[in-house]
Amino acid sequence: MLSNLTKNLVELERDQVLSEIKERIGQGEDPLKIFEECKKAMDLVGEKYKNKEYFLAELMLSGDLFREATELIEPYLRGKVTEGDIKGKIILATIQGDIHDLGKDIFGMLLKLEGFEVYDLGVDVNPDVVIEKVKEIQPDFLGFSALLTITFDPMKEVIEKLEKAGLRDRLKILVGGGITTPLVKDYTGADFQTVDAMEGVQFCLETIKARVVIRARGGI
Ligand code: B12
Repeated sequence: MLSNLTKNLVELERDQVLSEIKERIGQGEDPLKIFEECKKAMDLVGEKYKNKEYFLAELMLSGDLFREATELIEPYLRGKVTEGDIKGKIILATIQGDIHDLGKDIFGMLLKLEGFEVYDLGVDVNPDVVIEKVKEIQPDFLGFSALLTITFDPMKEVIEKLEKAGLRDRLKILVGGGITTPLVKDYTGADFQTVDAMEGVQFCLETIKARVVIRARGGI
């Protein structure tokens, strides 16, 4: 059954959505649960768009409303994720042709809360810009956010070029975003795929922890 919040967000009832979130947060409800209900609404908006019940205008309005909703939730997510002094560097990008950024921004925000250094290259990013940035920053992770199927080939291209340039060995590459699946991970040559930002954060934390242990044992 759909929650009231999910239904109202699908119906683009801005005032009701924002006031319910404020009220539930005020009552001390788990912000992650509220977030999940908002995310569910975005999937349903997507379905309505696909079925031609909604058009581009509704997609845009839903995107703006979702951002407003997550801005209300964000301050309460602090402390929900584990604090710690283990840090890593990550480059994030939505590749050329794709301008969706809501999911990328949420993943980036959660990473920052964990103490990661996040270099967000934005949306519609040229593959060569990603490669140059990897050369410059030498990050631990590269994360692609993908909402359109046309992104698969440019992401694959970046990963192949990184391999050829000898920049791939220490770099863990993540792909995330609504349309990604394990097959997309295999096709592009990434290391990890998810449609859940928290899972992505967990992957980064575990990778960093494993590296600390390997280093302590005299490895790389
Ligand atoms: C809102 C929206 C828009 C907004 C985007 C606003 C913005 N600032 O991002 C606007 C109006 C701009 C838009 C435009 C278009 N859209 Co649109 N859009 C959506 C919609 C409804 C929601 C996407 C969203 O933000 N979801 C909420 C976020 C939080 O979810 P998420 O991205 O999956 O992120 C979560 C996880 O996946 C994860 N995550 C995300 N990225 C990453 C990265 C990493 C590394 C990790 C670890 C995790 C991670 O973290 C998040 C939290 O858990 C989807 C429907 C859907 N089912 O996704 C369609 C959808 C993606 N859009 C679609 C289409 C077709 C378009 C347009 C082509 C429409 C048009 N005719 O112009 C344009 C494309 C423009 C372009 N060149 O990019 C299609 C894509 C179809 C396809 N297979 O390619 C979809 C699926 C709708 C549909 N069912 O047809 N859209």
